[in-house]
Amino acid sequence: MNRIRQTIFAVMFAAAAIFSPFAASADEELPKVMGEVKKVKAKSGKITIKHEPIPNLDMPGMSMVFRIDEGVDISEYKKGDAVEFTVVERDGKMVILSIAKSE
Ligand SMILES: [Cu+2]
Repeated sequence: MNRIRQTIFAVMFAAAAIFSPFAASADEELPKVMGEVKKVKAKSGKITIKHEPIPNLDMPGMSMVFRIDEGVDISEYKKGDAVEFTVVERDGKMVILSIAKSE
């Protein structure tokens, strides 16, 4: 009886995780990461940022190149800008989903 109950809960939990509408809108749950722009290559969609630790990627602070998601405009950014952004890993690349100047 106990095992059946455990199985039912496991199945329900898995189903809830798969069908949860929140699974698709993870952007809002992503932590905002602070950083400083080091280099911008708007045409090729790359931006180098010296960033603070990124909790959702388990990454310590460092300077590195990021890709930007479709629709994200980085043409107005330049070296020295303080920024706040959200990022995910997609196919082994770090992709910025949202970015804004801070301060
Ligand atoms: Cu990094």
